Amino acid sequence: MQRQILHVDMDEFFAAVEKLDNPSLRGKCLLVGGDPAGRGVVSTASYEARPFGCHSAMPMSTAVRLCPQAIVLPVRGDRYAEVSRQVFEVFDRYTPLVEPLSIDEAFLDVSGCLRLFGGAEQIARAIKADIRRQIGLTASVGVAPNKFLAKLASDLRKPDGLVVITPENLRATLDSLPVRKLWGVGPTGEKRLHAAGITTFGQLLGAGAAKLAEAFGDMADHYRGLAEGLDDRPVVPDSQAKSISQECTFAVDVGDIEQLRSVLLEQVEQVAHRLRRGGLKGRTVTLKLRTGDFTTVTRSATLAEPTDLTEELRVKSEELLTTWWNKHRRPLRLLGMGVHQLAAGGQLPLFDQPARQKQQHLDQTLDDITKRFGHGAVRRAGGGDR
Ligand code: TTP
Ligand code: MG
Repeated sequence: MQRQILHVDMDEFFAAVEKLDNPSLRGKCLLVGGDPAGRGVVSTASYEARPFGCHSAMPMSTAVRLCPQAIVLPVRGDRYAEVSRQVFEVFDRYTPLVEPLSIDEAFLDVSGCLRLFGGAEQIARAIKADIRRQIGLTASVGVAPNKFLAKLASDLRKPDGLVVITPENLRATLDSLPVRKLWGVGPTGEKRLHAAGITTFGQLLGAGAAKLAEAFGDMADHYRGLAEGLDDRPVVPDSQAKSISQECTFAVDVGDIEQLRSVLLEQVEQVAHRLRRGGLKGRTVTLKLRTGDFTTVTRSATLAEPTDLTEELRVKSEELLTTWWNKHRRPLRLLGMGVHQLAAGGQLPLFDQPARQKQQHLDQTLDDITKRFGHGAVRRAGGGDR
């Protein structure tokens, strides 16, 4: 089955945040970076400044010479990190398979959630719309069957672009691209290729094996594969740092344990559903508990093996809640539940765990119903063996 990968890259990111926070900067030449008097470099040049030749990583003094009317702004790293978190929160809504590349860029594998959202292009549009509506910024998105093509695609129509590469338009999109856009080809590789008369992807594919070996040596097949649009590297979520969680702040502090259990069950169901949708399993269960005086504590437990089964997560979460409750018995302002230490799912052993198989089957059925009728359409009964 063909994968569906998105590459999302924010437009002129640092400059865009500056414009967001100070609209009078819109439409102006901006250089965000170090001090022009010292040895500062440009982190971002706004799109308005780029036609003057200004770009990232050049000395600020050079950029100011090229574009004297530019407004020079210092880097506000904390603010950019804050906006970056908001952007990544949008990604997390669509898939847990998010691989961050930098502060403003990520790969998303959406192969597992196409039906839920109506297709990869729809997901790309929805993500762009969320980022525009909720954050006020624009992003460029590439959609393709692999990471290399998705990244190429996101770069083709910046800013505010959306490019979908399909098997049908693959050659038409790629053939005329300069070889510099092949992942791994730097200035030296480019020179060597140009010397061999190869300037585009199409020419590279048309070149004979001997010519390619001359330019690339042992890497010839690798680059030919890239020019053909092949790349099977998986999207690797930052799984150690990442978690999937759900929390709820109550309007009135809740001191009824049955009510708390029922909220927790709902959270477990949603978290487990998101795990399964992303083909992930989690090893550590964490509860977050905040009492009326705003004291917040967390309680964690590690499972014998990673799971995506609602029932296994429910049992562990309820144990944690019950243990805490028996000791403190204090009303809660907030209750949250999350799963950490995520790993790609993999197959369950098939024969020796009939009970788990049954749970898996039940989860699948509920997921199908949720897919068709939405969250809350069906709930497993609370209670059970506590
Ligand atoms: P990029 O995505 O490379 O650039 P960009 O978002 O400014 O512009 P584009 O629309 O072309 O994507 O980098 C993201 C941010 O990372 C950028 O706003 C500033 C920072 N950065 C640096 O600090 N130094 C650098 O050399 C580069 C390339 C980026
Ligand atoms: Mg960017």
